[in-house]
Amino acid sequence: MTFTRRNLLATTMAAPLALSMPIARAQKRAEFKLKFANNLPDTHPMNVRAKEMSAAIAAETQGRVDLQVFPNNQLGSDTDMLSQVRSGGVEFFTLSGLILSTLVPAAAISGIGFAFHDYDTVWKALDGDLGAFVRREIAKANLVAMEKIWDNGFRQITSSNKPIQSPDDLKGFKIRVPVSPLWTSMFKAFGAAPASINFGEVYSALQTKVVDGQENPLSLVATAKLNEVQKYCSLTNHMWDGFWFLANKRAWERLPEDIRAIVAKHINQAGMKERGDIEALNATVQKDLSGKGMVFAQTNPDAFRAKLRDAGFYTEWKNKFGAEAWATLERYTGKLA
Ligand code: X2X
Repeated sequence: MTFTRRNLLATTMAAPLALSMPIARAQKRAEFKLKFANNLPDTHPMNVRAKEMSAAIAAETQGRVDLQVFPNNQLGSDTDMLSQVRSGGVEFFTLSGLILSTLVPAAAISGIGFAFHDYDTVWKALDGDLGAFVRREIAKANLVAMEKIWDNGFRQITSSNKPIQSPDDLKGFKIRVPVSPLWTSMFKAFGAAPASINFGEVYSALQTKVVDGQENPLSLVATAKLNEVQKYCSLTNHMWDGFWFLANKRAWERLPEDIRAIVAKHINQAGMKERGDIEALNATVQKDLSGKGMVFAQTNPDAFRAKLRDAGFYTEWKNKFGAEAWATLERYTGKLA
């Protein structure tokens, strides 16, 4: 074969076309288009792992499943997204158990103040009987919770106007809390003035001083850049919080069983990796935030816990959850009330 100018041109021009063909075909072939919506920044480990997970699912199903990720409240607030996952407007949504408790009251149980001291206990409980109990309750609301809960983290209190060092500093403090009865009850027990605001509006609520503070894990303070509108951070570790990976039940059951198994496997694997990412971030993020001017304070958890106990917080919530659920929690955490 001789390379005339003509056939050389033909080969070089054909190459990019040939390369792009399989991709175009894979997109056309996707039989199952699934939307996953969440409230976290694009750079948060949840979304980094979710995008990897989506690629792994496409690869293993040979393009039959196209799972699209919508981060950062692109599809609305938590309240909106919860309606969407219930109606089937989105197939997947990650939500804190405490916010989910507006629909499934028992799902708040993992967020009881100062219940967990370390991650070891958190994962034993949530991957064990406590998590199984909550997932059964979620199923009763026609939602499917994947097996592995994703990590949000241990929550810390930030403020624009003063450091919170003791429970007394919380008296009358205007603090944003997520939309959830347990959160409101807990900060009322501290004597604070909690305001329920969806996460999508937190940055601007802090910026415009609608509230003076908020509480979230450091990984989220950093990725949502809340340090730009908050000066102080008190390391209270006042509760652990995680995201149930929820599926619309009808959409989930419509998937063929083999596809469902592949999707579930990758979601749970991505969740496990995300847990590791948050733990690794915890080790470095405080230093980064200090470098950007955030002022940190240590606190004495016993003083905060005593305040909750004296306000009747534990007794009230034990009665709400019921003796059996409470006993399941205490099997992991030790005696709380
Ligand atoms: O709304 C919050 O503060 C957040 C992002 O941590 C939750 O989703 C509970």
